[in-house]
Amino acid sequence: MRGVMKALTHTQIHDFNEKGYLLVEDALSPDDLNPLIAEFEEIVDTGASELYGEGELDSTFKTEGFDTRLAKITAQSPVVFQKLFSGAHTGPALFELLVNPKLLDIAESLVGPEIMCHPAYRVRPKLPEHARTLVPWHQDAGYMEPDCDSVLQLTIWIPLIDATIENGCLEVIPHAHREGVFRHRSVKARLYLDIPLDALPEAEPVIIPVKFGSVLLFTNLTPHRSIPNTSNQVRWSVDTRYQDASKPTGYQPEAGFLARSRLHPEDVITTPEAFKHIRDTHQPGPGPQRWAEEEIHNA
Ligand SMILES: O=C(O)CCC(=O)C(=O)O
Repeated sequence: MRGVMKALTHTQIHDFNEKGYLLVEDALSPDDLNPLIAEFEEIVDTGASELYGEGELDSTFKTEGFDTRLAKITAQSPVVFQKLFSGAHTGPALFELLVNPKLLDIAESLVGPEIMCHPAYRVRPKLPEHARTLVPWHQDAGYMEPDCDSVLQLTIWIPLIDATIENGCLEVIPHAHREGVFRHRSVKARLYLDIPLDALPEAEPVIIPVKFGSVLLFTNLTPHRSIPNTSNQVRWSVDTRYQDASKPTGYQPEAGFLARSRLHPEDVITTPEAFKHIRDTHQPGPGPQRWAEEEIHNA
């Protein structure tokens, strides 16, 4: 049996525990990420051809690159964006990234050897000046049931192009992950929960550009947001969450799966087909109703 895998150094683990986030540079190689980019490019290409055929687009925008094409398409039709955004996509290359041993080794350093891939992974083609993909201040715990507030749910945030200040990388509040869950607002007609300014911790936020191949780690209690995308690029990223498999995930609408286990190796999901089956056949439970809905005018 192999020994305990520690992909992160003691200093990195200390830093993560102190600040509530950690940038891990060059954690992945182009070979780890390019298959997923190709998978997305194919969906974008097929979608563009179909929409063009149906007269919904005035071009297929074939000459645009991975970092601009979906923005051009979505300006005329939301259909392709909707196929890819959030947890809708269940393709094989996405599965291979979720269970990439380099990511699971990082996760193992922080959550231990029994690793659940949390149900709420997200694909985010963040478009220029686009409210649907502009995520305000929150802690991921705000979206989960309170029974997992004390469980470390590790987010690994993975850009598929360089994430920059211009194209809307993330901003985090350091050291605030030890202060529990802040008040979040749930406002009708708004897409995301947010921590109102008067409930935000005082510490100075830090904006964190992340290069292609690097990843950003943070906890479910780390306040973070994504800043506006003022570029003409699509800031593609995937965020995936890992936790101790014996603890509650606090999230029933979608299905997670066992990604690594020494205690129950027979239950580990090892094929893209099994992953897709789990996602497709899941009977969604109710979403957490943690915050009473507020009416807010002009806020
Ligand atoms: O990628 C983004 O823009 C937002 C990510 C985020 O809020 C998260 O991963 O919890």
